[in-house]
Amino acid sequence: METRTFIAPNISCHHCIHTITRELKALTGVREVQGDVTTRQVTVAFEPPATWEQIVAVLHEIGYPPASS
Ligand SMILES: [Cu+2]
Repeated sequence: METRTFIAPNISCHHCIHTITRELKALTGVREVQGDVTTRQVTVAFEPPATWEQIVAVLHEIGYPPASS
């Protein structure tokens, strides 16, 4: 299991967190997604076949690219 924490600057409300959580959990291997509206920080726990690259691709697709990748 791998855990990554990142900032998604486009997060503005709870709906954003819901969208991110729903879309990332749709990926096989993503176990946990936790987001905070105030800090715009998201933590995702995942294992194969999910990859960080795949998660980043989804974040870009749905409009919440991580700040540092
Ligand atoms: Cu929102």
